[in-house]
Amino acid sequence: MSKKKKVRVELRKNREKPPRENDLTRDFKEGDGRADDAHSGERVRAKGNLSRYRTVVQTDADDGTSMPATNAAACVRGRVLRVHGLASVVETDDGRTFRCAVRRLLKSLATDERSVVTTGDVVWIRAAREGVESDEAIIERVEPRHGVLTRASRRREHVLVANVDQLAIIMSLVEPNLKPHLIDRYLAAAQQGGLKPVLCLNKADLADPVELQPLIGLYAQLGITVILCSARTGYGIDRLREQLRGRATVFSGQSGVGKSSLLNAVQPDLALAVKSVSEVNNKGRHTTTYSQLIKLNFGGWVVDTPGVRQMQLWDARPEEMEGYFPEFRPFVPLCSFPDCTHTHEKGCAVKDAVARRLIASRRYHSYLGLFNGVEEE
Ligand SMILES: Nc1nc2c(ncn2[C@@H]2O[C@H](COP(=O)(O)OP(=O)(O)OP(=O)(O)O)[C@@H](O)[C@H]2O)c(=O)[nH]1
Ligand SMILES: [Mg+2]
Ligand SMILES: [Zn+2]
Repeated sequence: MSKKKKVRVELRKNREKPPRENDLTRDFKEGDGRADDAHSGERVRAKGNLSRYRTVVQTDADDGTSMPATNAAACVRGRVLRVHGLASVVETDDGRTFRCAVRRLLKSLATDERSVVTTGDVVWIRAAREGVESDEAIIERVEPRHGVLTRASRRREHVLVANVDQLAIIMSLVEPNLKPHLIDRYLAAAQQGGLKPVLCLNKADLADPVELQPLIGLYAQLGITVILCSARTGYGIDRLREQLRGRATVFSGQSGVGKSSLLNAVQPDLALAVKSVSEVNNKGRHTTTYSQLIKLNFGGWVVDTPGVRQMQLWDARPEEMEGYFPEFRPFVPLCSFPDCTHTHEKGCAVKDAVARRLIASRRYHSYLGLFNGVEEE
């Protein structure tokens, strides 16, 4: 059930100078006798702090997010395809696209402006100027999100994508080398955000598949779909396409692993920009620079995203980390201390299971990294 409540919000200052200053100067020049009034300034100044608050009616959604109530009749529903700085490109349900600014009030309500609106959001938009035909609009309301990929970025929450079903974790076997701990961080982020993970090991043409069997076996045992693939040779692409069909999927991984290349292989007419051979040694550069929501012609949606260097979980306490390692579960109740953190304690059944190779030591090290909050390279 959603209920309405009134809240007072502080509005951000949007103008440094008091309005109408220019008009006054003009009046003065025109010498209409009001110049003396202008000196006192009182009459024309902005009202100062008193005007910086406004009471708004909010709807409290089930998941605790709060958004201002809007006049639904004046709005149309759409989906955010991409965000460029302050402007978001929204496609409405009837197929029109608009460039949208975000209503100031929404920003005032949000704790972090960066994630007020993100790729994949379902929004309600209103024409920027009433009755004027234009492709500019204002985002009035953001629907509560489900299925999110979130990370911490400079100690703030960064919602990379909203309203997707699954996370395709894209790793390359070489160039750049596989980072197993990054897989485990992504798996934790998927669980945290309510996404089904699919692990794609790309550039299979450059690696020996036999050497990969232990890694593939480990994740398969954890119940995760693993796809060995190559955007270059087309190996595994049919399987990947079947995973994407009819679902909304975000592609994420380091820069250069082949996210855009795989999407081009799945549907060639997407023609997404990929790193050219001459740029391959230029490591600092991301080829994809913004996230975008793309409709697939065989059914489903994908979000291609820029590469990430690290996946730092947002808002996850150390004691929650064991929950992201399902293979620990049978051992946790056997630890000597009920609040065992599985790090330094005596009589820890998890550590014992690692020693007996019932838990992969790689996974245990990923756990330690997450528990201690350190970024591994
Ligand atoms: N050998 C080989 N090269 C590949 C494969 N897939 C992609 N590449 C190459 O890897 C480079 C990077 O590919 P992109 O698709 O641009 O990588 P990306 O993950 O989208 O990178 P960002 O957009 O920067 O995050 C390009 O030169 C591709 O040609 C593959 O399966 N095998
Ligand atoms: Mg790319
Ligand atoms: Zn323990």
